[in-house]
Amino acid sequence: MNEVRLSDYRPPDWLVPTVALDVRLDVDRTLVTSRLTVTRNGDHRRPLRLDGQDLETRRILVDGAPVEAVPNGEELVLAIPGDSAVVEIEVAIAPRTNTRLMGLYGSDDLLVTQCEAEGFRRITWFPDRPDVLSLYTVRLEGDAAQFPILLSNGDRGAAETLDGGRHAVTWTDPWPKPSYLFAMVGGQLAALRDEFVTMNGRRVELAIWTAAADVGRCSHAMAALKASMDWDERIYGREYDLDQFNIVAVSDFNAGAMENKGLNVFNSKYILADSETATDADFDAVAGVVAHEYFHNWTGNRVTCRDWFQLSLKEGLTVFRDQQFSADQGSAAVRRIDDVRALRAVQFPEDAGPHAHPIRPDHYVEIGNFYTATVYNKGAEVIRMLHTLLGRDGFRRGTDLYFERHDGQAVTCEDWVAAMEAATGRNLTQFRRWYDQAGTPTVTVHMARAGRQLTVNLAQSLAATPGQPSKAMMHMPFRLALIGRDSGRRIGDERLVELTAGETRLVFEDLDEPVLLSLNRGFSAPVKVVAPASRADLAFLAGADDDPFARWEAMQRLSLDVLATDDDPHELVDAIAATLADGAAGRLDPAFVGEAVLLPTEAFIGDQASVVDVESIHRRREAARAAIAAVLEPQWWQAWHWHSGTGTALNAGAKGARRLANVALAYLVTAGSAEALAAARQQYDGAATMTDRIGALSALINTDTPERDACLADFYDRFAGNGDVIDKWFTVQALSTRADTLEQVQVLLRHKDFTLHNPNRLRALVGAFAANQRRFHAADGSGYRLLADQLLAVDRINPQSAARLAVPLGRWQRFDAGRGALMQAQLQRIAGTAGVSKDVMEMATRALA
Ligand code: BAL
Ligand code: ZN
Repeated sequence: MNEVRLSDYRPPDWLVPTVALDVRLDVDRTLVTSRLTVTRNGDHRRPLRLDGQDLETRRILVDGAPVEAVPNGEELVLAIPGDSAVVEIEVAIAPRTNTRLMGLYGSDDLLVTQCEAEGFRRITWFPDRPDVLSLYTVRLEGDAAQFPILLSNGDRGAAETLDGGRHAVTWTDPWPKPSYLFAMVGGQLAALRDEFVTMNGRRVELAIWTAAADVGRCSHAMAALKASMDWDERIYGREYDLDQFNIVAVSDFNAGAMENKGLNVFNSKYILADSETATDADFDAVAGVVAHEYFHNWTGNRVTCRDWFQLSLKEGLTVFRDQQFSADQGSAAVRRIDDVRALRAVQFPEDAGPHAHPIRPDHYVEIGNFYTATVYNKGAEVIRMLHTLLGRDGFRRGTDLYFERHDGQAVTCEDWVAAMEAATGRNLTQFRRWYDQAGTPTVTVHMARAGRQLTVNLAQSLAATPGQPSKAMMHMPFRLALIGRDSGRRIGDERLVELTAGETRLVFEDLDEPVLLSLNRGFSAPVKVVAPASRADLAFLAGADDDPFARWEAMQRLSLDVLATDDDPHELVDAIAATLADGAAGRLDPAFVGEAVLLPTEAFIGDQASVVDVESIHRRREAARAAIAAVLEPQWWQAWHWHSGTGTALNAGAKGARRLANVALAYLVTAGSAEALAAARQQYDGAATMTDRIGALSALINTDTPERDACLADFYDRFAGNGDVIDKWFTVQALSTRADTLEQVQVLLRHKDFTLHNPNRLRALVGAFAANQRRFHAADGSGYRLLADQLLAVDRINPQSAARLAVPLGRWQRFDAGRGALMQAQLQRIAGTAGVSKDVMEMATRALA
């Protein structure tokens, strides 16, 4: 496998100031003629090297003269005698057979592109790297009936009506961009239109394009787009820079969405939403992803990455910005808890396993394998720490300087940190280690009380990760406070401590009462905290801490402590009862209560142990759930009666109420009364929202009851044909803890609606099943075999999707010897399969190393 190394980076030999594309769209054979002006970059005599993949090369001209160059695999080398030239190349490509969904491909009746990271080379020969920035003019031509709408980046220009029922449209993008931001779409689309007037009075036409039948489901996305445009002006002073902003929703898409300049392309799952088909979480995800892609216009597009090792430069920063935006839109506390939950569910395990890498990796085989939770979510935490260290105003001065210095450039993470330093005068030398070192640091806390004085010792450590046997100390902001054990109040102000050394000692004087520590408040650093605390103290903090994250964390810690034993879970039951009582008395909002009373997932419980004991974790968690359900049954009924039937409103109060009602319903069904089953059925049948309908179905899915079967069947019939909703039907079954789940998944793999060609459907069934710890990790290895079978089958269609399925098998070192051997055997089988893609090979071999 050929590795690409950061240390080998060299500026491009040739630049391409302008690109003119002429594209004749056809599902079977699209013709692409490119006209590139190329200029020699620097003093050298090297030829022009262009990247290409799956192209039929028909004609090459240099300065108008035909050239007999023959591509060498995925490279075309052209000798250019002078320092500049015009290169014209005509290729043919076959969208219909492009199942990788990179380059130009078909989705339903559309032709659509995806170019990040290296898809443009599947459209034409080009130096397909992010540090080659060009001005694009794109003429799209096609059959007017088949492709009535023709879209590309920038602003729409001349339209042509042609003979034979054909037409063409020319798009011009006035901003230089790398090839990964190129996009074009052709097909039958209808638009939801609106407009936004920028802070300097530019009138921007907004359009969200989708199938005509779905236009009515785009309003939430449109509102989110306008809110994002306004927010980026107010918070970061960033204004939109074209007269048009188009979004297209497609059913077949490898990722969530793509920030192509002026023409975002979205997985339909992150655009289409109405209360009948989308849950509250879906609505939030739509707003978050729309904001994320819009924010890329500055953090990614106007200032882009020099090379793919710098991916977190744009992704970490943009995730942080979308998290800030989402926090501003609703309950900031619940949003932060969700962010941390997601980080711990995916990124912490990644950082603790064979695929661990720094947020700026220094080598890769296939860059598609590095669109990871580490680059995105840990990258966002690193940006958040900068925000904390520099303060809101300092951070804003830093971003202003970054944009001022680097607008129109392809830059590095170092450029970003340097701008932050220059704007604020802070020395971030040690902080830079977050870009280089993989792994989740641990902060171990000890406290010693002597009379009215308290000494707190904070010790940081960072375990070895693949390729990084020893680590240096990190620079991290760590927020903490003292909570009075008698008064239940915060004592003094919160402290922001900058941990830089191995050990940091803090002394608190003049304390009048016993105190508890409220640690890593707001999750100020992406670390694990180890601090001794009794269950009684954790229960106390779960009811008294004034930082919402720390309060939720106390309940998590208490749960983990109880669930690590076979003890009677009475402390947990009491703490949940107290939280419900605070909610019922109006002292806590229902959204927070809904979060706080949820037990940690089986996977997260497993992450705390040196060896994941699948059966014990499941048994203990189910026993605790049963106890919480039975002892607090009256409280769950009260919560359900108070909060169910909230209607369709999308304000924070209504969403919180639905959340708590659904948690309550799940506990009631666990308690197992006939009334609870009837309530679930009633909620399912009368649901005004998808949140309530899927909430009822999820509550029933682990049971063996007629209600479950009836609701499941109804759900399918009710939503047949709506791909995004049918995905939920697959997922809810794949996540069931019932003993027959693996068998059911095998049946579903043969269902007429299951296809390996659609990444959403693959994730909905196979991806979800791999997240079902109890059933995926069946002791006989049948879950692993199922996953490997599907991975190998999808690898022949879409290597990028296949490679992601290797991740769960890569965790083999965390399980008992028997399971570990079975997981390794499947990885070896995958790596030993002839013709396996480099995407999958890289993931499998790294997992086995
Ligand atoms: N740039 C790939 C999709 C996203 O992160 O926005
Ligand atoms: Zn992004």
